[in-house]
Amino acid sequence: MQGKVYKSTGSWYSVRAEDGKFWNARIKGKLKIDEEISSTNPVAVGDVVLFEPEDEAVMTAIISGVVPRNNYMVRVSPHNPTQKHIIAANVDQAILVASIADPRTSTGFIDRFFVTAEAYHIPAILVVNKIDILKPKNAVTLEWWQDIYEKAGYELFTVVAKQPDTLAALKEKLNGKTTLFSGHSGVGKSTLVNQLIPGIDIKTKVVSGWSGKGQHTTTFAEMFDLPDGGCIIDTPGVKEFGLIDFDQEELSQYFPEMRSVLSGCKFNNCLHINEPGCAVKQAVADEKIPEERYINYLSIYDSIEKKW
Ligand SMILES: Nc1nc2c(ncn2[C@@H]2O[C@H](COP(=O)(O)OP(=O)(O)O)[C@@H](O)[C@H]2O)c(=O)[nH]1
Ligand SMILES: [Mg+2]
Ligand SMILES: [Zn+2]
Repeated sequence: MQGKVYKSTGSWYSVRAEDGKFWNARIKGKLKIDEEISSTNPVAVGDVVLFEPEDEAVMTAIISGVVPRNNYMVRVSPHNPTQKHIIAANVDQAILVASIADPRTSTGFIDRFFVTAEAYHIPAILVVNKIDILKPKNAVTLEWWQDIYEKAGYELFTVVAKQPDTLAALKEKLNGKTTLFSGHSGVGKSTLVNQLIPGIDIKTKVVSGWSGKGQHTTTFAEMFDLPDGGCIIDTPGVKEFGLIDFDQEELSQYFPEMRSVLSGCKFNNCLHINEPGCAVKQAVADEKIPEERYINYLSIYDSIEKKW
């Protein structure tokens, strides 16, 4: 039988068969998988898998293979920095949910996410949540983000997760697509998913009164069907978005606004750092490429050198 992985809890997978029934499946023995990507998780949410029922009375099954993926999104494994962790497979687009304050999201974090999405050919979108609690200086930051990411060629949506009237444009964007939701813990991913899918009730972060400490509630990625077609994949919060498998030479390809001027560099192996006749540095000087993006380019460039 064939089905789609809706949830993974480490060793068990919730697999939706073509008839809509859910099976509790696990891997036993050798998994048939085409790609040799060494990852900490062989099967990810969004994967289409082949499985055999084990005990129909309790709906358990054994996964025997993974159908080749259209794409997947990865990050460095939180447990092993030399390994990949597949966040989700077969997605149409990836949304980074960010808040400017409470918690703060940095452009460095956003750009690492966008670079990864570019490298894996997944269209990325920025959703800025919690705009109901912007202080004046946060509003300045929002305008600045709008400027940066418009120049870089990314769509940006501003929302208040709990106010349905702020979600119309985003809903339109999600319609009929499989969308990965990622971002720091506490930015409102689960609140958004709850709002977009009437009837579900994913736990959101409750701030406990006496200690003020928040609880992490989403521990595993999980896919949900949208009422009008399409799916959302809610993921646990990420602290850091570690890049994997990159060469310094290819990094500028993953900044769309750099990609479009690269051919103007004097040297075709230009790294856009100290070389003369660099079209990227010229575009930064001319403010066609936002300086912040270039600074983040340099910072990601340095982190690649250290790791590999
Ligand atoms: N003020 C405000 N609070 C929000 C908004 N969206 C979510 N929250 C709150 O932020 C906290 C974290 O939300 P949650 O959905 O669990 O975040 P997640 O960790 O990204 O899934 C909860 O207390 C939510 O009620 C919003 O748009 N505005
Ligand atoms: Mg959550
Ligand atoms: Zn250059």
